[in-house]
Amino acid sequence: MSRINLLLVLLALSYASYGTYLGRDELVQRQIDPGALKSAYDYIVVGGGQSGLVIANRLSEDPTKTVLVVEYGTFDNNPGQVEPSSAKNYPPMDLFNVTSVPQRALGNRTTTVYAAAVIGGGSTINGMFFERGSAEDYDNWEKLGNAGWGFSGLLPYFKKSTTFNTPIDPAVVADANITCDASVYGTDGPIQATYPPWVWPGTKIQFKAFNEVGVLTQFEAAGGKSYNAYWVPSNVDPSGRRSYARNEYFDPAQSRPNLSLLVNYRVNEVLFSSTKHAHSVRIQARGTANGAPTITVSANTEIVLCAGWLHTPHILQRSGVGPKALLTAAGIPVISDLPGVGSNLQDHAPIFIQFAYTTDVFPNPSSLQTNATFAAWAEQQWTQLREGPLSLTTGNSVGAIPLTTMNPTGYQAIISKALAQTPATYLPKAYTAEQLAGFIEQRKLLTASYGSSTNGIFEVPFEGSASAALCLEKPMSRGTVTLNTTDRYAEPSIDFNTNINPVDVDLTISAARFYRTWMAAPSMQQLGPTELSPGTNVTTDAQLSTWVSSGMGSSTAHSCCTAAMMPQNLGGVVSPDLLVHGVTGLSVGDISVIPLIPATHTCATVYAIAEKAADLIKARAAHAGF
Ligand SMILES: Cc1cc2nc3c(=O)[nH]c(=O)nc-3n(C[C@H](O)[C@H](O)[C@H](O)COP(=O)(O)OP(=O)(O)OC[C@H]3O[C@@H](n4cnc5c(N)ncnc54)[C@H](O)[C@@H]3O)c2cc1C
Ligand SMILES: *[C@@H]1O[C@H](CO)[C@@H](O)[C@H](O)[C@H]1NC(C)=O
Ligand SMILES: *[C@@H]1O[C@H](CO)[C@@H](O)[C@H](O)[C@H]1NC(C)=O
Ligand SMILES: *[C@@H]1O[C@H](CO)[C@@H](O)[C@H](O)[C@H]1NC(C)=O
Ligand SMILES: *[C@@H]1O[C@H](CO)[C@@H](O)[C@H](O)[C@H]1NC(C)=O
Ligand SMILES: *[C@@H]1O[C@H](CO)[C@@H](O)[C@H](O)[C@H]1NC(C)=O
Ligand SMILES: *[C@@H]1O[C@H](CO)[C@@H](O)[C@H](O)[C@H]1NC(C)=O
Ligand SMILES: CC(=O)N[C@H]1CO[C@H](CO)[C@@H](O)[C@@H]1O
Repeated sequence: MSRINLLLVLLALSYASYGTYLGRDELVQRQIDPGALKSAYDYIVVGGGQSGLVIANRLSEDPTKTVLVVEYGTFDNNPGQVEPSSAKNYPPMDLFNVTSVPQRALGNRTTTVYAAAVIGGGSTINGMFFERGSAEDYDNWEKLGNAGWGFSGLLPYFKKSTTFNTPIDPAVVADANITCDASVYGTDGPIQATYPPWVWPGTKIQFKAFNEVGVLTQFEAAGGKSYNAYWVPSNVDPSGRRSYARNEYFDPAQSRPNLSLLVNYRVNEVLFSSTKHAHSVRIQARGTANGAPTITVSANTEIVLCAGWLHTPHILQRSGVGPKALLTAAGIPVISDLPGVGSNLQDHAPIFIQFAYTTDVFPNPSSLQTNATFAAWAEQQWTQLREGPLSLTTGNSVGAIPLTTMNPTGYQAIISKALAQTPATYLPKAYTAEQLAGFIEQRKLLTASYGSSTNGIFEVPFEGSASAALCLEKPMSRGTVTLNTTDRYAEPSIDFNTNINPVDVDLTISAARFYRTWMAAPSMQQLGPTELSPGTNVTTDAQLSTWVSSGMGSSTAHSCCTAAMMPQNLGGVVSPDLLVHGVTGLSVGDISVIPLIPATHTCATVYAIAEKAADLIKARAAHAGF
């Protein structure tokens, strides 16, 4: 054995001892052949993305039940996709190729849309930034008519879906004073979370500067206190690999004979009986033309839509569940007139604010680009030990800043302005009286959040860099996903309506000004911050508003809320048991059901929703005696 080979073996051994977590290294790929499809299954899960794989796993735990998952995408077996470097690298083949319609409040620019098209969905391609919202975020869902969906109702499902692992480098944790409260996580949940073994030194200075401008450090954020400035783990296993729906929920279940996964098939429609019972789905091979052969598969018990924020409403609309006028225009017979299907679209709109640190500490995130010696060291740390800066995914700290902190003298005026608006002025034209009533309920809760010191209104991710994407966590504007009436299988038209409501612009201006305040904090001065964009000459509301309109995006890939869980008389689509209003046998288990977007990255919340969905589905089947 040559010396080099021996070295590799030794390194491999040190891996094995370092990674006490074994058995997930091999990605499994098991799918069924379309020819092997049975005519009926107990459950059909539409979409094998993040939520779909969770629900399929839980439903197939019962060996007396058969489960079919139909997924439009396929497996991504690229080994790089489980490495941390994939966090900022979205492979085009794993996403739908869609953009928004021109955004009127953004100078008619079209904006980027994120919708996964791969086994594991968003969890396969996301940034692995693994946080939960604050208790208020979920308590607001409960206040919209959804008993059991407040933070205390969801906490058991946050726990059930996760395990927190002691970080492998205690020195990093101690040095940065990262608090890890394992008790708010589960002990045997599938998704692994931990802190990678690296923190950029500037992060500590940024925390201190936040403290100086009134943003205190929140030490137990995951327990419902995700506001102010706090540490966020990554969803990586103890060997630093992506921990996601595919390897943690599907792989352990894939050998169950009663779980079948069909890939590269699109669900066209859900089919209903004369009594409006959803009894089967019509599916078609990916890449075949409109009118090509389809296959119909029946569900004995329930059909669960998990096709994501974009395609769950799309499938519903195609199936005759949606706004009557739209369906009629498309020539689709109306099964349930639900105007809320495809509306209430929300996301965290980002705007990039750019500073430079003229006297930055060493090392800092840009050292990887500017210092070849450091970059080589980082590469060596990673390849030999799986440590160092390349173990990071998308950073591990964030500010979720209350408006009362960002704009203590102006927040009341913003609340008053929001409450004085005639809401229909800024809502999509098709809004019905019920939807309007629902929005007014949402507005009450949103304005209460604007006045709350325990809920973030703007997100400021930070990890030692001088610049940040400021993200609007609690928008007033509402977007739409609308069926193409001449080609129902074409991608729907997506209108985020970003910043259509001027209150959202006011909030963004407050955030930009507060970022400047943060940069002016005493501790920050050792880094020598200088503003590059929008620039120190951009100061008035009008100037900042121009900057917002020319620079803001629509999405941070947290799109949601397009089949909202709310009562039908408030424009809702599903009830608190996730069943679609007006029909039977059909539920939604993905991110579409969120009524109000929480002030957090959405992945952990989607796991909790899907775990709770599975429990609800099992419970009603047991009750019905299936
Ligand atoms: C690029 C990106 C980065 C992100 N970064 C983070 C992050 O760092 N932290 C975080 O917390 N969150 C992040 N998110 C958000 C998070 O991952 C998503 O909110 C979450 O995965 C949504 O889960 P879902 O089950 O609702 O939908 P998805 O996981 O998108 O699943 C929907 C599935 O349905 C399939 N499908 C669609 N139409 C059909 C059809 N007609 N028939 C059959 N199948 C169909 C799709 O192919 C897809 O697999 C990110 C998301 C993306 C896309
Ligand atoms: C999106 O485009 C890429 C090519 O850039 C392609 O590989 C992929 O299949 C497309 N995605 C879908 C869902 O069609
Ligand atoms: C955006 O487009 C609309 C409709 O085409 C038009 O009325 C409006 O003037 C445009 N706005 C800008 C800033 O170009
Ligand atoms: C470190 O964290 C603890 C909470 O676990 C907190 O009480 C303490 O003040 C923190 N120390 C510093 C220096 O921030
Ligand atoms: C570049 O990185 C090396 C290795 O970490 C370090 O010793 C050196 O001081 C760095 N150079 C600069 C200019 O920061
Ligand atoms: C609807 O689909 C057709 C055919 O694919 C396409 O030509 C048209 O532009 C689409 N319309 C909209 C509004 O996207
Ligand atoms: C600010 O200054 C820059 C560069 O000098 C200039 O391009 C820009 O137009 C100015 N903006 C305003 C609002 O004055
Ligand atoms: C209904 C069905 O096919 N059930 C099978 C599910 O898988 C178990 C083994 O895990 C079989 O015993 C069941 O017959």
